[in-house]
Amino acid sequence: ESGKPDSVRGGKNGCWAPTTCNGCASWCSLEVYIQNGRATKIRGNNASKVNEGKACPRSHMGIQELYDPDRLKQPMKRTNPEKKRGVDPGFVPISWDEAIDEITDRILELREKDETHKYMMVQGRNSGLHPIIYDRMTRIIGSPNRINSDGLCQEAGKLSHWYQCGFWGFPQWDLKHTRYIICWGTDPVSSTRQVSHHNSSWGKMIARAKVAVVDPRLSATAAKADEWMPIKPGEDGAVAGAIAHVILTRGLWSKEFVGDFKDGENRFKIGQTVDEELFDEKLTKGVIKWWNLELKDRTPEWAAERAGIPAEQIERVAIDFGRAGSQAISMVGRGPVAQPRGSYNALAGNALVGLVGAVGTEGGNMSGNPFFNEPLPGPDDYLDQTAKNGLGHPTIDQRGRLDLPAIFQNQAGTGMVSNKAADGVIDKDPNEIKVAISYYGNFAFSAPGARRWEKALGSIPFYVDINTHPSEVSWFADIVLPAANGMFEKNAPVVRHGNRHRHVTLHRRVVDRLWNVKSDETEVPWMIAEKLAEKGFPNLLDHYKTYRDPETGAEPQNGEELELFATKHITQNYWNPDRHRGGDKFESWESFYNTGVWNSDPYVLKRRWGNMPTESGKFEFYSEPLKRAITQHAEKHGLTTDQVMESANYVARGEQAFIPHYEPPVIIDEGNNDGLILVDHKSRLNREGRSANSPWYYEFKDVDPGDVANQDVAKINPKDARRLGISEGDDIVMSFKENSITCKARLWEGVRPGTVAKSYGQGHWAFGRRASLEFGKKARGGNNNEIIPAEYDRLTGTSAYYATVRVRVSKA
Ligand code: MGD
Ligand code: MGD
Ligand code: MO
Repeated sequence: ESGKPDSVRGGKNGCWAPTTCNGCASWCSLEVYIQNGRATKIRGNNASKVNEGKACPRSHMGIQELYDPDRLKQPMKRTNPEKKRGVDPGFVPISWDEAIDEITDRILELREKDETHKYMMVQGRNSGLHPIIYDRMTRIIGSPNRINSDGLCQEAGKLSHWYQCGFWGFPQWDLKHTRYIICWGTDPVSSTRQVSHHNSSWGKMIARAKVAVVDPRLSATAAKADEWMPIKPGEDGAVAGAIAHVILTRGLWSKEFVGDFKDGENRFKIGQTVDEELFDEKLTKGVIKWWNLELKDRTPEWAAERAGIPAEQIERVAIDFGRAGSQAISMVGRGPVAQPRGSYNALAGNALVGLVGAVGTEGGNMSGNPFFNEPLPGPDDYLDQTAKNGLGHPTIDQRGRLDLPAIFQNQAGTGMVSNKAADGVIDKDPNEIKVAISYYGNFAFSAPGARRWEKALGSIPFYVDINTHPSEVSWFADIVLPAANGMFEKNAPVVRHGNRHRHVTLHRRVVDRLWNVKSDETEVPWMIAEKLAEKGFPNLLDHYKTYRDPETGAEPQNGEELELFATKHITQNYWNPDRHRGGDKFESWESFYNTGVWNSDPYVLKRRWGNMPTESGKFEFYSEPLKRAITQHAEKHGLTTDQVMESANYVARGEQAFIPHYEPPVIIDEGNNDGLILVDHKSRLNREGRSANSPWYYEFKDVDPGDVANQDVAKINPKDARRLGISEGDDIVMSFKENSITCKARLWEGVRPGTVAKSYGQGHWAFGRRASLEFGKKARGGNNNEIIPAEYDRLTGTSAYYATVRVRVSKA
């Protein structure tokens, strides 16, 4: 294969070759041992300054995923028109050419009828090559319906970084120099990005620093922490507010970053407002407004009553955190933010970083380092009138409606409401979807209210899924296309940061493909483009032909070259010495490809002090841009911002909407008051939803505190178990409305009374012979997403998982 040195094959004695893990969004740079073209072992890539030669347990499971005998091995076509769970689709093998022929017929039919907006692209995971299929193909066909998994993840967290610090994305943390970490609904030694780096640094770090974990469940991180704060689900905003209150009343805020009272006298006194004139604010904006509108009454006692954790503990954590000053980390994970009203928990948790001045500091919190990807050519010259007509339609996820402000950066109505797309399809609102293609995602398993996706996908007249495995989504497909494995069988760049560095690391084709699989983001769209051109619509192929090899100027002749040239194109500012802009310097593409990873220079400490990329150049507690985004949404609907807040289900009114503040949780219980609040969590072994056909996943499940090998358990506090008449090991049913799942009961003090904690990951009914009891019919264990209803943090469109539902729990 082009671009790949022979040494990669390994011969019979083998050799190490770099690649990148695709087990989660950490994108750790790894090495894989190759013998005779087969992968046999994994380790971290020493060349990466992000994960520094370390790998997490899940990386090893990549090999089981690659050689899973249940993988899709050739294209298949449905013969049974009935699309339903439990009903055999009757898939029969077809050739790639037949598959692509049918797909392009359907696309051209839409184009002929000027119905291109009835096409939908759904993307789960992806690589840096995703624009090729996700953006360019969809737009050149002429559809606005690009749906990805962002809205299933934690956009609400990104919103807090955007409005307070000016970047839309994930932060990084300087674990090696920190003195105090508060983990809010995140379990960094098991999940989050980068688990590999956390696993290797945590031990040394806890010898020097203190850790507080705010989580209703005793996570792996909590088990080794100094403080476990088993919070009542959804009360994070109360605790964060109280911590800020203590930091201010005790004079522990950063004078250097936030500023001080002009005369040096601390006027932050319980219940008393402060005159803005008396405070000389420096590198932050709005601290007095925040105090006056919110914090002055947020005492630890007030928070304790709501959060169900002692006031003394809140006070102690606040003081220790405040004393750590610029060497303190507030790590806000999905727990508090993937909730209805999660945006404000995110703002409250992240605001602490500004208060102690731990912004871009040694031992503190920081944004990602700059990087220099070269964007792929744009599609504008290839959009014809039909495409332009299609692109003018509203999107199927209903973003921007009154109750769904869906803010992305400064714009309402532009955020991804991934999970609403199912309702859009079912209700044909704003329009019907006639043709859909999905890849690398499994929303009928991974999205809350998962059953809606079964209904939605089952109702699309022509649906194609590009997947490595038979999956819950593929079950509903008309055509299933077998994908190359993203970790071992495809070339592509990905970008991640951590440990004060950014790396751009390559997925590489390091093994021989055993089956007739193709790369999802390049080879498949190339075949579609070629066939469309043959049938008289050349625009997509003409566009792809502009992705020339940056070394030779050659046009790609096939999908494999498209993949290689696009990878080289995007990464040329790293490997071409004439275009070098910082970080590692390589002599050539070959030397970069053989190393597998480029590292940025280390994060320049305090680089944003005084020039934060926010509107004011400061860390903003009070946000004018957020006010404008909400106002813009209100004006579009001819209403006030208060009416928007009400429709989007927040309690804030007036100016409170533009500062971090407490919002009470909204937990749906249908009057079912003696049920338990579901505390969903990831497993240390989850490669998101896709490790479930790997034997190791079950064999080692007890690496998650409270869990049991080879079982799927719900962890219940013994007090609740007694009340519900449930004993250890009982088969139990957990239900919400008409949906229920079954699993085993585990009595455990590591969950707060009133809640039930259950790991996400099992409950697959169509993901291979190990993941289900009876493939296509009967799940093994239970999928939490079947009992979590589809709720949202409406400001961003983020799906809610936590503090969302009280479920009924009973003996089976
Ligand atoms: P997966 O569920 O892992 O990811 O949700 P999704 O993006 O849907 O589905 C991946 C699919 O891609 C599988 O069908 C797999 O077989 C297939 N696949 C694997 N490798 C490849 C490949 O290389 N190419 C292609 N084409 N396909 C491949 C992720 C989403 O899940 C996210 S980001 C989060 S944060 C949420 N986490 C979460 C949770 O914590 N709890 C609960 N209850 N639900 C969750 N869902 C969300
Ligand atoms: P989660 O791992 O989903 O989020 O990583 P994180 O942002 O760390 O953890 C959610 C936590 O919230 C759980 O510990 C749960 O117990 C807790 N929780 C539940 N309810 C509440 C509440 O009301 N308040 C608080 N404070 N906590 C609560 C996500 C990141 O992880 C993402 S987005 C992806 S896509 C990657 N996926 C992934 C994976 O699939 N597996 C593993 N092992 N690691 C992964 N890393 C990445
Ligand atoms: Mo995610």
